[in-house]
Amino acid sequence: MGLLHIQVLMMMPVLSDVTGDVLELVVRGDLDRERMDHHDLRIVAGSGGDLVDSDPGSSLSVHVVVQDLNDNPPVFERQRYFAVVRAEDPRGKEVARVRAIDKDEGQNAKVTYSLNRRQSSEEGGKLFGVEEETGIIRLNRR
Ligand SMILES: [Ca+2]
Ligand SMILES: [Ca+2]
Repeated sequence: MGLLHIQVLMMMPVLSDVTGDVLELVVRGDLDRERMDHHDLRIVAGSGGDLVDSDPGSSLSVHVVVQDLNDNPPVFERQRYFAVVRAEDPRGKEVARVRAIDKDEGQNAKVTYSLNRRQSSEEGGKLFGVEEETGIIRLNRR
């Protein structure tokens, strides 16, 4: 997870252990978009002694964008939701709205909702329905 290889083409030799014109940067450890979604590096070339960053021909800026992994599950905003249903409430009435947040990005953060029928009594499982996209729980029937 998170191992990133960056190849930066250089027009001149920059390090003694670089072969040809290719410098390879290897990130050791994990990158986590949720912790830091980009990294900016500055590579300075020199032939020894103090490196001087003032010569634009001997330095290179590298902007690394960390792509997202789907490494976070959705987490509900609350551990419990309470709702009151009255005998006269009509079918389709909104009973509660649940919401879960996923710290990932884009499709990796997409949350859909469904009821676990196996954890409900047969009657209870039929009584309520949840909208997949909104998390709104509605009364299915009176
Ligand atoms: Ca992620
Ligand atoms: Ca996720």
